[in-house]
Amino acid sequence: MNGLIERWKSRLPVTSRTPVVTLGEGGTPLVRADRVAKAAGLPPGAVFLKLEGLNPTGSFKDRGMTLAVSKAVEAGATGVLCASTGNTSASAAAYAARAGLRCVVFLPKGKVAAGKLSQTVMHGAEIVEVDGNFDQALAMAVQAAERLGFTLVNSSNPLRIEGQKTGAFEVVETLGRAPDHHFIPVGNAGNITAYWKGYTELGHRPRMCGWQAAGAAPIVLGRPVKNPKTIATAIRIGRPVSWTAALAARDASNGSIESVTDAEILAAYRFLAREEGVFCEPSSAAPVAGLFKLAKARKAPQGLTVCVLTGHGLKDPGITARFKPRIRRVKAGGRIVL
Ligand code: AN7
Repeated sequence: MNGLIERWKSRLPVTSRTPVVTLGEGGTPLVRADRVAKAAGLPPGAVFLKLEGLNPTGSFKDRGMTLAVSKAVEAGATGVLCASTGNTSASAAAYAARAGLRCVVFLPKGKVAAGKLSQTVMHGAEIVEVDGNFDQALAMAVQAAERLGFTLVNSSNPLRIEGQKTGAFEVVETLGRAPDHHFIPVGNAGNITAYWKGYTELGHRPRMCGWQAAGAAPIVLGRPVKNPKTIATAIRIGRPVSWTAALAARDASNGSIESVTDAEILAAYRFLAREEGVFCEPSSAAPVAGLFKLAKARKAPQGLTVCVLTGHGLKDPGITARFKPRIRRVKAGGRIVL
């Protein structure tokens, strides 16, 4: 089974001796989204969605994790460790299981979506529930990794960024060019940093447009947020690890980092599911919410826009309880008029 290390090895820090730990990650679909484009007042073919929820554990984290875990094995590590809003822990747990490493995860109590938690449990990670938020969990994880001599696989690990930059390689390969605008959710800001690295390594400079949740928008506000709040729990982060790198990407690309409200996120989340047949988790809908917000202000981006949908909708089944379906009930064999 070939994953992204095999595909992009000449551009990644690996050698023929690196023991590759892969689940076949990468190579995700880039689909045209003409209904999104139309709703934003843009022509057909103006908007594409990169479906990162189709990675092995259902999020983009697998791109960085295949490399971080492979290199941890190469370095003789006995375990990996992370703090997580859920997707990093699910991915770390899966790749560690495959590599036969211990995996310890620090999770913010009550704020990890059910799908992510079930993956983390089933892959056998050792879970520490922190009565606090992600930022506090990360501070504890950093210390614990040092004490145990485990490899920290949060995006402060540069190998995570290296692996995730392959998303940009794939976008350019599929389109035959770089987009004019790259829209992406921002939590710890690792992924916007990684895509920018990938594009620039190929000599491209799309405008990098990051989207935070309004209740967890430290980069937009220019200061850390002590108690971040948003229904998009994946990006419920008040002190992003890659803050400086994200600002550099924004400024060097003439891009922007802005925020969208939970209501805007949920509207885009529903639109993608109903109108495009694409089910992503709420955080992943943030860039599409951003596109709609700009369109409303008559500032829709001209040219080609790629939105990265970072995680699968099945990650967070709890959120769908907010959308009341109309269900008609009937006895087996009974008459139903439709
Ligand atoms: C679906 O799993 O931080 O800006 O601990 O799961 O690179 O942090 C997840 C982040 C976007 C934000 N979309 O990416 C974690 C974690 C989804 C995510 C982000 C996350 P970064």
